[in-house]
Amino acid sequence: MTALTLVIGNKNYSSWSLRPWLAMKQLGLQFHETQIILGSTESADQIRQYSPSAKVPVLLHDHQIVWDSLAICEYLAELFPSLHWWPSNQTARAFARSISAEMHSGFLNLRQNMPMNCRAKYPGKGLTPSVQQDIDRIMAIWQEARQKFGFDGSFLLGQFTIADAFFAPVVLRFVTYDVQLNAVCQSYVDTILALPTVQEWIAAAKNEEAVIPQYEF
Ligand SMILES: N[C@@H](CCC(=O)N[C@@H](CS)C(=O)NCC(=O)O)C(=O)O
Repeated sequence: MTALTLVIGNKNYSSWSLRPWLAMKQLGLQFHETQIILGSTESADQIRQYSPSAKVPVLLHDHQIVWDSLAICEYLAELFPSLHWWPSNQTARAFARSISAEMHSGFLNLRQNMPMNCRAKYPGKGLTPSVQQDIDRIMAIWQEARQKFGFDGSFLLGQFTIADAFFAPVVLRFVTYDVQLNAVCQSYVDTILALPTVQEWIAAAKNEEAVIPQYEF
């Protein structure tokens, strides 16, 4: 098997990079990491050396380039079909795909007003009424997932799937901005935070020196 390389951005800020990184770590894949520090005048050109999108994450596999976090996860799910990327039950899988896609293409208010910033603590910042609407929808998704499909584990669909990788950056945002959650959602936050892989990401983020002012209050 040809080696896999994941090109990512700053662990402190790059929520999109965290998704495939976490899915790959949780499913036990060996891969190389190449990091590009975002926020400088050169970063777009540096990313273009790997991908025409000028955005991270990017997966390099043999001569194949895959960009965009969801495309990377789907590519890997095809490459390693014996691993548990999605739930095996079709109904649960359809739900998992729907909520991952909803996360991928939505929640712009949350993204803009509560940017991921692992090492910061900004309790209550960014909580506009439209952000609260995004938070309410995320809580509804998490509760429905846990109630309908979460019987065989403490992740959204029971066992860890790509859906958890897609919501992990939201978990880290909720911690940074101290978002108030109900018991079911707080318990899910605790599940994600307890993962050694997530702790590894946060520890690396805390060691980074680069600061992107637009993501700091
Ligand atoms: N939809 C894309 C979005 C990727 C994206 O916006 N990445 C940001 C970083 S988190 C980026 O590369 N920005 C370029 C820059 O800051 O120079 C994905 O899912 O991968």
